[in-house]
Amino acid sequence: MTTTSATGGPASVTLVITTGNGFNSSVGDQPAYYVLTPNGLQPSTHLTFPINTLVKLTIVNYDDGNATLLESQYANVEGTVNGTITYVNNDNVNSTNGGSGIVLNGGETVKSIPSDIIAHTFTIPSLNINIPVPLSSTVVAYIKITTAGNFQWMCETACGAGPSGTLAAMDTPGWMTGDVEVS
Ligand SMILES: [Cu+2]
Repeated sequence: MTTTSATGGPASVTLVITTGNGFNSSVGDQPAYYVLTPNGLQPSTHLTFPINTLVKLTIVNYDDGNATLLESQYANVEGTVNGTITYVNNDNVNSTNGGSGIVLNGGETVKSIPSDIIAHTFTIPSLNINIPVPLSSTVVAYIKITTAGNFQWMCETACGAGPSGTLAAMDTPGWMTGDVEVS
């Protein structure tokens, strides 16, 4: 189980993306999604989301490079509450020392991300959910899934290996794809 819920708050799922993961000797390092749980990191092969429940989905992305979108539509946020995500990183968060305390400038709540700063996406095509993930960023989205079943999740950037960038991590459950159980 990958969801937890504080009393009165939304359930939460936290995913972490790193890049220095050994795939095999012929491919080398590949990016991968993990699930952060109270027991530490777990593979993203099989994710679980509670049905008809507001879920706070947080994606912590340590990848500092962009990757080409497989289709331009994946720059757009789909299937989240208000059709938005909020993301924070070193470029859009800073503070100044104001006279009466810290003055925060931080984060952006958006309906799309410029394609040249997208590193990965978290996409569940059959549920019309698409979350573009900017490089070196933390992304927060709220989603509520109302359809039970098993669905495939995947990344829609060419972040894997091979001529098209769709092999290796992109093609292997627990790396840039897996399944989502909604129940
Ligand atoms: Cu990816």
